[in-house]
Formats: sequence, C-alpha cells, structure tokens
Amino acid sequence: MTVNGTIPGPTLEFTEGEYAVIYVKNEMSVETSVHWHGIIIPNFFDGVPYLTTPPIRPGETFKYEFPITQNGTYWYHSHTMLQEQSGVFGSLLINPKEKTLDYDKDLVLMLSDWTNEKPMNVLRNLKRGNEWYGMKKGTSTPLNKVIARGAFGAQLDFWRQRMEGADIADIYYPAFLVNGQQQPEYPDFKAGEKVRLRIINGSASSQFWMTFGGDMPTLVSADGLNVEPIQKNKTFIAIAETYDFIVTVPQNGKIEFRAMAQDGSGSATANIGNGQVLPAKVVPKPDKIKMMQKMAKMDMKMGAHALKFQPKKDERFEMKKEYGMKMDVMNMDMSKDSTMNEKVDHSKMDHSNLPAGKAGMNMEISKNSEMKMDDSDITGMDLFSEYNYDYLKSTEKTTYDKDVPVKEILLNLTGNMNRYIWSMNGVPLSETDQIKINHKEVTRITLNNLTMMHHPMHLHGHFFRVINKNGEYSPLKHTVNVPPMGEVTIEFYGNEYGDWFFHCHILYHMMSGMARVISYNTPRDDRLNGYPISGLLTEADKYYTWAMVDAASHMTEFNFTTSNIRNQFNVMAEYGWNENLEAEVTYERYLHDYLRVFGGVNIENEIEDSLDELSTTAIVGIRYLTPYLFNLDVRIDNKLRPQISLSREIIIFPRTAIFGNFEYQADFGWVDDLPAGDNFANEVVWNAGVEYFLSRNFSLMASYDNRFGAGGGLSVRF
Ligand SMILES: [Cu+2]
Repeated sequence: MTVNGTIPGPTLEFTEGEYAVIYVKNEMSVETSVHWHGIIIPNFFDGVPYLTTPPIRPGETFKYEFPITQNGTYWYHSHTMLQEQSGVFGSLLINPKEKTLDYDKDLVLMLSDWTNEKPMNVLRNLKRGNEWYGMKKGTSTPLNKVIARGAFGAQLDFWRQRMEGADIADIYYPAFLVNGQQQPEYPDFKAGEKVRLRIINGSASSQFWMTFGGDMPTLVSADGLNVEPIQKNKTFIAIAETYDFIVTVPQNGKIEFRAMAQDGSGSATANIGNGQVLPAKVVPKPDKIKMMQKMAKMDMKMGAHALKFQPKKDERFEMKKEYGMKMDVMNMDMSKDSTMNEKVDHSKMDHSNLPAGKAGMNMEISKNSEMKMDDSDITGMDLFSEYNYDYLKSTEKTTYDKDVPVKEILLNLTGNMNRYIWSMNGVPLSETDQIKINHKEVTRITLNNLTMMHHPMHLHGHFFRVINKNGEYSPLKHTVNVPPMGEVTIEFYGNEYGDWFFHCHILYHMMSGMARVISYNTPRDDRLNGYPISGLLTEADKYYTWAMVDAASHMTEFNFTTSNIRNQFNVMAEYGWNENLEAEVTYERYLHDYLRVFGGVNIENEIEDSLDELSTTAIVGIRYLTPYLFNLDVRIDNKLRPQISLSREIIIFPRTAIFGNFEYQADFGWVDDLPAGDNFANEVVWNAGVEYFLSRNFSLMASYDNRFGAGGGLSVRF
C-alpha cells in the first residue's frame, strides 16, 4: 500500500496562512483514511475513521480542507488498522510566513520500519505468543544466557511477576528505512550550506537513537514547534515525533546520519554532502539481561492487569499505588550520559521545587565522559533517565492562566505480553467510556507506565505541555514517549470541540486496546451518520485465529484457537499411533488477564491402546496463569471426576524451548461404579519435550508422553 506509488508518499509542502485542499482517492480494495499528524484542524477532517471522519471506501475520493495555522515539520498517515505499517504515510512541510531560523535548504528524513509480512499476520503472531521475532533478531534472552550472566535470580523475579523479561521491541524488521531506502545519499548539498534536517519517525513500532557525523548539529524544533536551540548529537526519537536539526555541510566530507533501532536490531543511515564519510557514533546495543538485573534490584511491582475483572470499577489510584516504582527510589543520584558532549554546563542542579513531572527528585548530573555502568551508580529511575525531555525548552512561556480550572486525569498504561493486550487502567478501548473534558479548562493527564515497554502517546488535534525541568518553559508536543515504569505529566487547554483520539502510536498497541476517545461532549457531526463509532472500537477487539499441527513418529496433535480480548474458542486433538486418543473443544471467558472460566466437551478412549470404547464427557473449570508462568487447569467432568493439570514452556537456548505438562485426575466413584473393591481410582497423564525453532512457522520437536510413548517430528504453525 502506498501514496502515489512511493514509500513514503510525496512531501506535501504548504506555507502558513494557506488554505489546504487535498483530495484523497482510494484505489485500494479496502477502506482507508488519512490523518494529518500534529495539525490543528477542524475535527471533521482529523481523519480517524468512524470517530471524526467517514472512512474512504474503495473507489471513493474524499476532499480534506483546512486552514494552515502553524508551521513546521509534520506528517500524514492512514489511520485505518495497520495500513501505516504497509506504507501509507508521507511528510507534511509547512514553511513559516517569515523565516526566523538561519538555514539554506530543507531535507526531509522520514524514518520507517519495513516488514515482508502482512501487518495483520504480525499482530496475529504477537497474539499467539510466537517467540520467533525475538529469536530472529537475536534480542531474546534464553535461559542459558541468563544463567551464564548470573541473572537467574532476576529471571525468577520476573517470572514470579508473570513477565518473561525486559522487552524493548516486539517485532522483527528486516530493514529500517530513511525516505524508503536503507542508505540514501544526498550529494547535492554543497560544503558550507546550512541544511535543516526535518526528521520524522513514521515507523509502526520502532523508536530510534539518532546520531550525526561531523560537527555537533543544532536541534531547533520538536514536533513542529521551535525550541530553544541546543547542540545535541545523540537524540532519541519516539514513534510519530518530529525533530528538526540544522547542520552545516562540512568541507572535508559528508555527514552520516544514523538512526539505530532502540533494541539494537538494526539501523538506517543517510549521507549528506560529498567526499569521505564522517561517521556517526554507533550507539551500543542495550543489554537486556543487565536491564533485568537492575530492574529486579529495584523495588517495583510488575504485572498490573491489562484486562481487569470489573472494567467499570474505578481502581486507577489503587493500581498506581500497588504497582510500579515505589516512591523511596525516586530520590537518587542520576548520572547522565554525556558521551556526546551535550551542552550541559551545570554540574549540580536542584529541581526539588519544580512544579510537576518527575520533580521532587534531586538530580545530580555528573559530567563524566563515559556513562557510569557499574551497578552501584545506577539506581532506580535513572535506568531510563536518558529518555527524559529536559533538553526541550520552549522559546516562550507555555503556562496557562492560573484562574483556569484544571481537571486531573490519571491513566496507568497497562499491558500483557502473554496475550498481547494493551490498555489503560487495565481497560482496553473496547470496554471503556469516553474521557469527558471541558471546554476552556486545562486537562492535566498523568501517564503512569506500568509496563516494561515504552509507549509513545499521541493526542489528536492539540498540543500539550510536557512538564519537565524547564517549568514555565516546558515544551509543547503532540506525542510523548513514556518510558517503562516511568511517569510523565502532560496538560492542555481545551479550546476545541468534538471527539479526539488519544492513543499509543505503536500501531500494534493501539490495535490491541491502548487508546481512548477524549470528548468535549459536543453533538456529533451529521456527516458521520451511518458511520457509528463501533467501527473504531471493534478494530481493537478483533478475533485472531491460529492453529498448530505436530506430526511426529509416536503421535499427531492438532490445536486450533480463535480469540478476542475476552473470549476464546479452542479445539485440541491428540492421537497416538498406539491407538490412544484425546480430543477437546472448549469455550473460555477471560475474567481478567490471568483467570478464565471454561466449559466444553472431552473425548478419550476408555481402554488403554484401544479405540473400541470412547468416553465423552462435559467439562467445566478454570484456567489460570500462575506466578512463574505456569498454566493451571482445574476442572470437573459430568462424572464428577476432578482433574488438575500444570504446564509450562521455557526457552533454554536461543532457538530451543522445553515444555512439560502434568495432569492428575481423581475418581471417587461418585457417578460410575468403580471396579469391585475399589473406592478410588486415579489417572496420571504427563509429557515433556523439546522444541527447536526453524522459522516462524516450523519447529522440530521431540517428546515423551506416558500414553503415546517417545518420538519426534515436525511442528507447523499456521
Ligand atoms: Cu504502546
């Protein structure tokens, strides 16, 4: 999917004060939409289908029109499902009426991530818990590596909290791109020219560290708005953010611009100018095992519900209190990475009297040439201190009139990696009401991240203050990254009308429920009649279906699952060549992330190694994901025989997992008579095995099962 046949689509250039008229013709076979990211726009043209704007059906042309009241670097993208991942995005460059910055030329650098898979298939693989992406890009932390690094204690701590480890990015990308290429060249810029690099992160789920070769670049604007210019080389760019840097093309070579994926799984570069390459610094890969060890040492609680038992019940504050970072680690020293020689000229700052955000921490910024990496130095929050926005200072005061009423909103960012459900306050989009805000009031939102991932949160139609150490001069942004277990406070003045989307810009998180509608409670536009909002809500609560077949020398097994957020249907059939059989169909309802009730039908052969007599029973029970990530199944059948089983899978080597299952059924003879003289019978089923991942869809497996015996074969996932 493309815009006008290219990835990215064309750069749309305007000048502040113009009136934009843009015709979008849908030549695809599916619905689409275009959202103008960061643009202050009439609500109807914001481009979120079924919320503000009708979807564009195949063959239709939609006319967007809006006055251009701002200038800077912005972008546009499809807001329909995962189309942006496929390539429906481009840049939006708005020139100021009067040029205030000193530069000669513009160069847009649009970053993106590229997958050869269908994006919906990527999401399906995340939903089913396929470990392949981490294996493929070498960022998974198998048990052998964890043990070799002496981090088994930390691993146990994570497992106890139902977490596999510290995850940075979920998806494997074969390529990262700048303007659609892995290493584009821009030789037309001449030595001495000042170039304004307009960098946009149009990725679906990749965040980057940006570095520059040659002289220190000057950061002049963020999210389209000018900031106090600062010389800065190593800068983080979250998804959907934009940063403008002014660089001077050197006499002695070309500037290398490098964007390295945050998890170190790859990078893209661009060269600006001519001659020898002046290389950009390569940021070291993050050490996930070390992160795990540090996090385990910190006093914090993971595993907040991504799917609450009672979504209507307000438990935001209890959730914030129970989970996340404990307050006593908030007072600590912070050593800052100044390898890049940033212009941090203060050796000691006391921010304890600053208004909000992470204020209250006494920060000590030491001007070391190397980041201190020994454990004694790194405590608490400073694991993620390099992600704060303190380097952004607005050129003007951004505060609101003190007399304006303030409405405070707490949003805990929550997620469950096991089922790939993302939400806020434990409630995904499909189960929540709109957040009501008031016109002419300030809305202050505290974003409290209770997950191990970064979430770039984007609010449509507004700029919000990101409260940082610059107090009254805190910057205005449209997208803010909230680091793992971190807290960011934003606030904005309500000068709009209508409903606006607020969501994590990792598309796969948005599509899994991490989104909200912020509503001014004004009447819905008549032009949306026939496009109910349910069209948007159900996007984040789709059914995903997957299946697996094991074909082995001793048995064959078939598993089928179809699942949305609350409901799941399973079909399982195992057949041993020694004439043993078990098959089961169940429906499950998730009461919360870890607990579900189920009912269904089970078929088994009565007599060992013979299919002559099959017994069919109805079953009901519960399934529970225990601490340490065991799957517990407790059930009873219509012959009143209780059964308990426990299963677990662990990745022990980079591509190798072991698995085991133990099942115990008791029969007290309450319904069927037991053989004469017996008043109790039991049956034990167990199996254990090993699986080697060949690719996303194929594994070699070998197992022993006390019914079927030992053997090996192939597992196929589809
Ligand atoms: Cu997210």
